[in-house]
Amino acid sequence: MISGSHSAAHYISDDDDALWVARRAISIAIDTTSAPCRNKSTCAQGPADKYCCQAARRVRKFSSKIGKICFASRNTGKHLNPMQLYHHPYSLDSQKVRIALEEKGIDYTSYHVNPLTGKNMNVDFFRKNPSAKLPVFQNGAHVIFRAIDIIQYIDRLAVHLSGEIPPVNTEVHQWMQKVDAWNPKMFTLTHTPVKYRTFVSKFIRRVLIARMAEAPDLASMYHVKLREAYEAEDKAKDPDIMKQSEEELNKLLDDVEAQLNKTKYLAGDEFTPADSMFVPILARITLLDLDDEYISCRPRIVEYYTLVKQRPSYKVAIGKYFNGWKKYRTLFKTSFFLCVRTLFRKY
Ligand SMILES: N[C@@H](CCC(=O)N[C@@H](CS)C(=O)NCC(=O)O)C(=O)O
Repeated sequence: MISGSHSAAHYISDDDDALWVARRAISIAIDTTSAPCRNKSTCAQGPADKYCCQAARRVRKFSSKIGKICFASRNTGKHLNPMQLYHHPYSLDSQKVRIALEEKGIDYTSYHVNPLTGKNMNVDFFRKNPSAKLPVFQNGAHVIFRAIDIIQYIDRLAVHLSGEIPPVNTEVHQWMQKVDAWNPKMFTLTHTPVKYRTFVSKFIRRVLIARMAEAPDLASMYHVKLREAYEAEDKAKDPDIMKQSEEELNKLLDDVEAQLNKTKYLAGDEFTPADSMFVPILARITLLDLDDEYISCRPRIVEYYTLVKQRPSYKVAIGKYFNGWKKYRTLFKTSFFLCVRTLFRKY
């Protein structure tokens, strides 16, 4: 939730959220204190007394329950927050949303779902989202799947909470659409060494087959993912696909370079959701060791990249996992998991 306006966020959420229950309990407790006592025989104060002993007991009971809920929430952070993000540091689209959430100071419960180890195929997550794609954002009963839609929702939420209506910025919207149009999947696959790509792809296919057996009612959906995995592998071998994704990226970067000659950030002199969408693309280029080819030759982007890397949102969503040696720690953790699982045939 927005820092300093903790309660405001809860009005946007749904009736089933625990905060609402806690507030309801408080309001019932307050109502009860002002109700006259019905227990005439045992109340020492008599029926006319407004704050009778029985009502006071009820308030104490409610307060202790609310206290326990709040305590649990402070300890685990998972009880009261109606906003949840299912994401992973490896997922470029998740990074976009994480930056946007950090920029707006919105608090949420974070669930890591590693797509490289097939966690996105786990039955519980798959039932929630049969495309198995990340990120998924949930606010109460409201579930949103695409990064661009989540970011626009977060933006509306922040506006609602701040109470200020900013002018409509079509530039931001246009840049968001433009950045969203570039699909990083084939670029990443075609720039990943074949032996790693094949290893991960084989592992994911085995996970899919194992999950199919675990949840036969979802078998047709898992089949779609299996077909997708085979198709992606075939496409990654096609040089035309590689060329096309590179051309599209170069075109996007040229447009960004031209824009940054005029403004500090993508849609003006302020960091906007358009930047939240774009920055992870630069981080992906760095992760694939392709800075020389795509970034260094564009001086405005180099400056911009240096600037955005200083932002706390970048550090939280990307830097923490991929800056310098941290990249090796992050990659090692996943490789270790994959090797052990493969060794013991645990999918
Ligand atoms: N259009 C979706 C794309 C999401 C997407 O492709 N996510 C990737 C990670 S960046 C993913 O979850 N891939 C796993 C899979 O497809 O099984 C969005 O904008 O969120």
